[in-house]
Amino acid sequence: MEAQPAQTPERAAYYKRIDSRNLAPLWERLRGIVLKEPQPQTLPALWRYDDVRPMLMEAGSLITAAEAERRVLVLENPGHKGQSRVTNSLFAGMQLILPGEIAPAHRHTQSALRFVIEGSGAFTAVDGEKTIMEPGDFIITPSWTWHDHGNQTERPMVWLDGLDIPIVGLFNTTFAEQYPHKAQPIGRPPGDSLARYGSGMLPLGFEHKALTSPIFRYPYARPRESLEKMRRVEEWDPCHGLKLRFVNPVDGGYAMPTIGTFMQLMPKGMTTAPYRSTDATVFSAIEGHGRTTVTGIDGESVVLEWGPRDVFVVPTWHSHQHEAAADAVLFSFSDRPVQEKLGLWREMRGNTAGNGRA
Ligand code: 1HN
Repeated sequence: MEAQPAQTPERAAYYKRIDSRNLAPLWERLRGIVLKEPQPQTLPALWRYDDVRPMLMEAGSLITAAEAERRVLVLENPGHKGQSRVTNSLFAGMQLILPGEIAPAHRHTQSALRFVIEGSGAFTAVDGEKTIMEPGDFIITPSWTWHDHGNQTERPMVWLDGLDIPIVGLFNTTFAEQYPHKAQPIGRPPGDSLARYGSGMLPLGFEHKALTSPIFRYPYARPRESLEKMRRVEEWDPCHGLKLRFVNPVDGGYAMPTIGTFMQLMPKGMTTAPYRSTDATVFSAIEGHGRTTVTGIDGESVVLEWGPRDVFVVPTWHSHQHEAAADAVLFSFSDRPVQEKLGLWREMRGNTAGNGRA
């Protein structure tokens, strides 16, 4: 684009005058609005579980789940201080629920995912069904469904929350309600939705009107087993290793309308080829360890070293390469479904220059 128009006293006086009428000169603004390529404020960032866990447990002695409503430490991106977001479009947090606690029932238009980090056997109740949580499980709370969490086990339960809060905020479409009781009534046995919809089959005549997958819980064992079997064929994606997408069995789309969720395996010793895409991505390491080199648009690189239970973020259009020091499994999520629906999503593989589109 052309250079910034020069400032003159006449122009400055004019801008000031029209400002009082809620008018502004686009020619002064254009270069800051229509960019040649993304310039995200989001920074590459890593949260080591060994650092987060003690602080989360400290929160456990400072406030109850009931008083907090949700005892969550926000994973706040250092490029978005004070904005409660991990990327420009998504929220992430680490939630703790202690033995005997209940996080009271409520609902909101924001959709949530839970990715289970630590503990075993606590539950989240969604839409009249209790879902038991185990490490590595991906669990969904669809928009506007009642949900409460409870821990009837002996050990703390921790999970990663991912929500589309900034997306809902962009449209100013937030609604929320408290349920009149601490917990909602349960009408179906645990695992009912997985049994009905999660075996590659659907009940005859089943009609699903919601946009979210009817499966609330995707247990870790299934994608893990798939990845283990698939690796024998040695068909590696140079940028991702083996990467699977969680799907809504009703339409084959993403499991959630606003958040795409993925699980990938990279074998020990693999260094992935440089890759960038317009969907900033939150990764949660499950198995193995390694490092991810993230290179910004300015060419500056940051190395993020991760192991099990660590969370890290690759911002929009930042090239990144993973190096797996041991067989590694990563869960990840991004706003890719929204970008795809709006025709905005792009990716670039390898080192070639360009903007990903002819
Ligand atoms: C929420 O309702 C939950 O239900 C977790 O567990 C995290 C972050 C922001 C707003 C609402 C939950 C949340 C949240």
